[in-house]
Amino acid sequence: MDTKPGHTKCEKLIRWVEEIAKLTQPNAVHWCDGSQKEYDELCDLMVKHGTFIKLNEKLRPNSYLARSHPSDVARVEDRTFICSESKADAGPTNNWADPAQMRAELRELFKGCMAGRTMYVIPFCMGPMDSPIAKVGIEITDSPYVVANMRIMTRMGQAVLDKLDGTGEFIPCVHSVGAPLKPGQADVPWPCEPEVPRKHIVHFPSDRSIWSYGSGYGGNALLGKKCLALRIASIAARAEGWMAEHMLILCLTSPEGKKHYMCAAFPSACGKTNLAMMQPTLPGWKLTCLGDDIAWLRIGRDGRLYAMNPETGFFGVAPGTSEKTNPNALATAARNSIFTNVVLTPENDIWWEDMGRPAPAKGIDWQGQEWTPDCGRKGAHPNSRFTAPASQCPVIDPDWENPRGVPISAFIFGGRRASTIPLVYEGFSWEHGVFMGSAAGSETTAAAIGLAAGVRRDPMAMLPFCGYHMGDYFAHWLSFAQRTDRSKLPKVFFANWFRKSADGKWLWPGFGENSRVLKWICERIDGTGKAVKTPIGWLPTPDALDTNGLKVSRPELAELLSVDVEGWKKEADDVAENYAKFGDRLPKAMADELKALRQRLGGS
Ligand code: SAT
Ligand code: MN
Repeated sequence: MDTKPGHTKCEKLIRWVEEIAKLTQPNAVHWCDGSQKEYDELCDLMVKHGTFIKLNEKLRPNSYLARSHPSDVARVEDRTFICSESKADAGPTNNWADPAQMRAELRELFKGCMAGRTMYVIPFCMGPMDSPIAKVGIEITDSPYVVANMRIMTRMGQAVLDKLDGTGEFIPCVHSVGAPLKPGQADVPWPCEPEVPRKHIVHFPSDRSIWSYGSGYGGNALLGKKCLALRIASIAARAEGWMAEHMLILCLTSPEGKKHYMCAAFPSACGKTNLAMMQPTLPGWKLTCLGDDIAWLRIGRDGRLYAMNPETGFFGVAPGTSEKTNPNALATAARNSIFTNVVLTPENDIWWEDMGRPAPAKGIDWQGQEWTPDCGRKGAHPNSRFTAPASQCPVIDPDWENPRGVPISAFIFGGRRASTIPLVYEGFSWEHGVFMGSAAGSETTAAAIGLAAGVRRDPMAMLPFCGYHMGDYFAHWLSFAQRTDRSKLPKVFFANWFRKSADGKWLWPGFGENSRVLKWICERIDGTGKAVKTPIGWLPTPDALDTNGLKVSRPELAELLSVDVEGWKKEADDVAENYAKFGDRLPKAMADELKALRQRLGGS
């Protein structure tokens, strides 16, 4: 067995890697240096084994297509666990399992699970290496697909080992596809454990370790992302006085050159990537992107909240991404990218539904079967993805790797809601803003397997990603009004691009036109935006939104900006029902906000 311990002096790391190798019994151990040469060799190896298909070098340089096992296409929330010492600390929104029992269960699952495979050791850093809140992780995996994706999504390789030598601190992440090979057994293109009850995505808050078994899919397997940068980081952030949030980061620059940085939280597959790199339709306004999924925020010396993106790539939903909806994402994924579960065209390029390009006359669908546009099946899986380097985004912000982050002026919460929730409104105070985030609901999407259709409450879009009791999480949010001068905190807004008319048509065009909403938000920050006080918050007055050139009729706009009092009373009831789960860990300020909302709506 090749156990060359990379180039690290960290004894703790070397011993841990040896221990995992002893448990999982791989054929070989490969310490990743993060080099282009290593990446290219791994991709070649995956092409040889059928995991990757090399795309047309002229049309899509240095890019690959992967097709997953049909069972392994999204996150598995009901197989995701928070194993805190006490069940109460995981809270009612997480699956809890006893840590000692879970460790024993994992020990059995991982025993010999890498047989016949290479074990890769991936040193990675979430956040710019010199950021005060950057976190080093080591992911051990038997999936070269994970290694290739992690190289796009994180800062990865030797430089991280050098940083580790200084501190000896790292977050241990163990991943296996859970498909050991018997001697002589042929491999399959996408090995995984197809039996759902054997899949495990497990977090141990006590030692901040992560164990993932049985899935090769993004959020289940790229452990730097949801597992480390959200679930474990949310726990660390609470203990250390910062925030780890499921938020994009963008900068909007006015025609006069004034910059406003904002963070926005929407559930998975609600258009965060589209908003993060949107092309404003408003003349003179410029948008630059700092991140599309995760923001880590801390209070800077001046008392303001500074956000940085811990990742270096985008893992975006492919279907619906088009020249019209998100040209910058298409440009970002034009080369050096990995595509998972999309259509392969006869030219060896990729295609997906609503790409805004004609469908190929025939192609190979995400399941590897011949496909034609009229065959009655979708060619790309609804949760198919592209993995693309952030540095290739045409509108990447010059400060996206600034270790101090950027000062945030606004938080925008949102969800996918056909009714009730207006296009945009603003909270009355920090506490009301936290309430708005805590009450967010969204219609479910394809980003997770097995969710019932309908609206689910998804506080701050963190429901699947908060690593501890959600009531304590609200309290942590509230605490920022004491940690700094509250006038320095971001203003809080709520947006809904997904409102439909009674006859089921979208009321708002979305995409680049969302710049009109962002412009109003900038004006509210600057104190010039016009607004009317309503029971739910400040809404734009009918003339407050810049509607120049907008093809939305006056009555439609009025509907988008109206408060449906009866609908909101039901909304408040549903929020109350959700709040009841949190018991005495629901901060009083949140119960007070709900009560105040009900009173303003004219209820009891
Ligand atoms: O969890 S993933 O990173 O695969 C995608 C998402 O749900 O946001
Ligand atoms: Mn996400």
